[in-house]
Amino acid sequence: MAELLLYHYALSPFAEIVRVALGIKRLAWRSVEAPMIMPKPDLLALTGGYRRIPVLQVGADVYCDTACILEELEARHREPALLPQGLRGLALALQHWAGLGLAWNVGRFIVGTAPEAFPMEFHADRAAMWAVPLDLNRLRRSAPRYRDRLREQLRWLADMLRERPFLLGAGPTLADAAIYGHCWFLRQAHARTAALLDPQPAVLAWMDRIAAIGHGDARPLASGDALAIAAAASPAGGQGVDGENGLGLRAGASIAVTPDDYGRDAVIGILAGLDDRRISLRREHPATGEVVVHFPRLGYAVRAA
Ligand SMILES: N[C@@H](CCC(=O)N[C@@H](CS)C(=O)NCC(=O)O)C(=O)O
Repeated sequence: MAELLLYHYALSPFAEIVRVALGIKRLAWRSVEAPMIMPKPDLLALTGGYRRIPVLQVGADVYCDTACILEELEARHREPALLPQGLRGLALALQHWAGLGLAWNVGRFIVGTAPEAFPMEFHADRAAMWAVPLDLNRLRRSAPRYRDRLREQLRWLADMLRERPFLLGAGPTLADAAIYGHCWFLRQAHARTAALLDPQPAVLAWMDRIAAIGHGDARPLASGDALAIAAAASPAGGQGVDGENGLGLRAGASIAVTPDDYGRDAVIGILAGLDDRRISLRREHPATGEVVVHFPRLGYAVRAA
């Protein structure tokens, strides 16, 4: 079976979500270190322009965004389940909140509270990605607003953990991984941001339980070797094109897929799969040959190209 190749970097909260999911499932995987800022030539050769982390490669199939990656891991390795029966909807809805509301508040709080934890090149790269001026004082001024919002959201978590060891019950689910990644970022980034967790001992104890699960069995792989694996493989392909799709697209159409929030770089290719959950496109690059790149529908805009 083709290996799981994860493109990530150490301090990425979204990557931590996938690393924890790999730990829950006790999987072996290859760790492909990606740069934290642009340029990212090997990653972009693979994805066709999508710059965000994490990305999962399996042979010549490329899964972008934690939502798509976790769905694929669950489909390939069912047990232990990240989405147990009866908890699927709750876990996915919580993941959706974590990736938007929680992630945004944590990110803003961290860069405004401890800007010195990141090099200036990082701030410049992210300002360009968000298409905003580089202004550390503005980030500093807004931090207290995000601190207040986070204090409230951490209370939600403490309440969920009042009678259970994990957010949805006795064992960890996708909701735990998806929320933990952002709490872990708070703890990891700086002592001043970690201190926000101190008033919530139940949340800290839950974090310790998740940290103890680990990240599965990771072995490093150079990005050039990962691209060679794509070149030697054939994509498993898309999931078929639902003819009733609301985009009015047919298989074989030339399309562009773009994140609808930030890092809005378009990936252009030929429509290979489309349903309510996922959109897949086929493309080629000299370094990888033909690949199929998969995105979740939620959070991505699609247009004819
Ligand atoms: N919705 C995406 C968000 C991913 C994301 O924002 N990742 C951050 C790193 S934690 C990122 O890629 N930042 C820009 C970069 O690394 O170039 C997901 O769930 O994977």
